[in-house]
This record gives sequence, C-alpha cells and structure tokens, in this order.
Amino acid sequence: MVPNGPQTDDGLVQLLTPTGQRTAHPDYDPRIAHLGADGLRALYRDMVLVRRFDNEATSLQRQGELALYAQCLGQEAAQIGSGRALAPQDQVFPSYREHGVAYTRGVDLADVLRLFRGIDHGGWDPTAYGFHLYTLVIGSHTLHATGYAMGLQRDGAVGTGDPARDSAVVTYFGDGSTSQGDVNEALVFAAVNNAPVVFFCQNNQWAISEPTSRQSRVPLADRGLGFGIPSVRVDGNDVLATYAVTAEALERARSGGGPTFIEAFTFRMGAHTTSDDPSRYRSAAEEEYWRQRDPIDRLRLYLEDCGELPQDYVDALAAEGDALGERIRTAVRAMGRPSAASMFEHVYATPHSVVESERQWFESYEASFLDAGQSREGSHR
Ligand SMILES: Cc1ncc(C[n+]2csc(CCOP(=O)(O)OP(=O)(O)O)c2C)c(N)n1
Ligand SMILES: [Mg+2]
Repeated sequence: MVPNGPQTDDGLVQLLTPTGQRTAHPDYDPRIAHLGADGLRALYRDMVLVRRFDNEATSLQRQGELALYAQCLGQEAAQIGSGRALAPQDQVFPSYREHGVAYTRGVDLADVLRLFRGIDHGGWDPTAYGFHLYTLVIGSHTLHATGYAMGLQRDGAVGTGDPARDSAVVTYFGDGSTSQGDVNEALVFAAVNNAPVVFFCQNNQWAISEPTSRQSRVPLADRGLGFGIPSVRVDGNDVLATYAVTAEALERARSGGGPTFIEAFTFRMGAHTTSDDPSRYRSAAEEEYWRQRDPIDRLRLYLEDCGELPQDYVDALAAEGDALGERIRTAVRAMGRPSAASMFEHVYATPHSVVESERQWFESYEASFLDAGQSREGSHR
C-alpha cells in the first residue's frame, strides 16, 4: 500500500462521524447552519426513499422486469447531499448510477427505469429537470458538462450577482472514470476556461472489479489539483459534508470562480450492476468495514441522539417507502413495449437525412411482410 495512496481517508471533510456525532468544522459549518431539524429529517427521508427505490429496482431486475440495474446502494449521502445543494437553474450531467440525484431534481424514479427495462434511450426530458440523460460511455459526459458550462459563460449566466440567474453545472463520475482521456480533457478545458462546472467524483472504491489502487497512486482529488482546479476530499457517506462542500463549489462556479473537483469518498455497497458478483473480487471484511459507515445509519443516530426522530415520523416514512415501492412495481410492469420505428426518434434534435432514409428503408422492409399492418410485436426481439 502506497502511503497516502488513493485509499487513504486523510483530509476528508466530515461533519458527522460514522457513529452520528457532529464534529465542528470552521469552514463548512456555516454552509449547513440553516438546516434545522426539519431540514435534517428531510435529508434522512430522501436517503431512505432512494434506498427503498434502489432495493425495489434490484428486485424487479431479479424478477425479469428489468434487463439490468446499477444500484446506488451506499452512495445515498453523496448523491442526496450534493443534489440538494443545487439550484433549480443548475444543470446535472450524470453517469448511470445517480438515481439519488435524479430524485432531487424531481425526475420520477419510475422513469429512471425505462432505460434499464430497455424500452427507452433516456426516460425523461433533460430540459424539464436540468438533469441530462444517463451516460454509459464512461466519462464522455464530463466533456458535455464542460461544454455546457462554457455555453453558460457565453450566455451571461455566470457572475452577474443575480441568484436566480447565475448557474452552474455539476457532472458525476466514478473513480475509474478519472483514468479516461475524456475526463482529463474535460478538466483541461474547464481549468483554462474557468468554466462553471463542478466535477463530482464518487470514489466508491471500485470500477467493476478494479480497485482504486489500480487507477492512481495518490488520492483522486490530487488529480484536480494537477490541472489547477481547487479540489476537496469529502466523506461521501456524510450527507451534511457532501451538501456543504457542494454548496461551496456551486457558489464558486456561479459567481465566476471557475471549476472545482470534489472527491466523495464512499463505497458501492452493492454489485457493480445486477450482472456482477462482487464476492469474486472483494472481501466480506471490506464490505463489513463499510457497513459500519452506512450513510443512512449515521444521520439516524444523530437525529435520535438529538431527540429529533419521533416514532410517528419513522412509521410514516416506512409507509411512504412501501407506497413508493408499490408504485414503482406497478409502473414498471405497466410499461409497454415501444414500436420498433421509435428507435429513429430523438437521434437528432432536428430532421437528419441519413436517419430519415434509414427510417424509410425500415418502414418498407416492415411493409414487405405478408402480415404487414398487423402487429408483429416480439418478432424483432
Ligand atoms: C469508455 C468505456 N469503457 C469501458 C466501459 C465499461 N465499463 C462500464 S462501467 C465501468 C467501470 C466504471 O467505474 P467507475 O468510473 O468507478 O464508476 P462506478 O461504476 O464505480 O460508479 C467500465 C469500465 C464503458 N462503459 N465505457
Ligand atoms: Mg467506482
């Protein structure tokens, strides 16, 4: 193990310990000072509901209702804390595991599963939520995010001093993604253009079966520094800390202060996807170590300690979780199969001659069957 290698927990911003004790931090305490008991319970509720959704989606995949699913289990604090720090006009460019962030943006979680059911290229309207479509090509969306942020500069939506106008972009990616050329190119462009973009790296310790030690010799946040970008390491299982550091980074971006690199040190408690078996490459001891650092447990312990988690709230939240689970199950099972021709829709924002000629060919091919006109659902599977 390299001293101060990528798996060290040195230098993490933390406001809540794993056992739920509040620790003072002169720089970041003011960022969460406005969150009273109601605000803290709301963060707790967000995390509980997102975990319930995550469990439900995993079960739906096992029942054959989804082709694949990528869990966010264990990363709820990183996603809810950062997502709740966003302003409505901010723009998010996610990878494929950011269900918690999707939820904070108001995307219906059932729609998140349209992609995983294999019936949609996306599932929601990105402009309606400021939450762009999931990207499976590792790291490519960090370039889109940086380009979008440079567009905001040109639109005069940065550094005006108007809190309703000034905007930022945040892009989410993993530890493994930091080794991709695209991510490094995005960091170069963001740095030299002072782009209003927050690079939110969820270091969940694994890139499928590759540990972070196979990506870097140093903490991942040091990569940001190498590009001249202010960088911070945060305890990614501490929802208060992730909220605080993201709020700071977004303020810097919106006010014209340029990009920030955030490394949220967390753990993927589940498998990479439902196609993966993590017991093949990681130990039960490692999983247990992180179970002791569960992001939901620590906020629960803190709220209980403060006498701010009454039983009727807990009961109502459990009922809300059950209702959410049932709604997700029902919605997913009712999702119909799209027509095969819908694959030509939304390829480009405006008509495109190549796509149009392919669509015409496909329609004439379809029409060439003797039973043309009848539904042949299933024949193209
Ligand atoms: C360009 C590219 N290369 C390889 C893959 C295959 N792949 C899918 S997920 C993944 C690991 C990503 O790890 P990380 O960035 O840490 O994100 P995590 O899944 O842990 O959230 C890889 C290599 C891909 N999707 N895209
Ligand atoms: Mg990872």
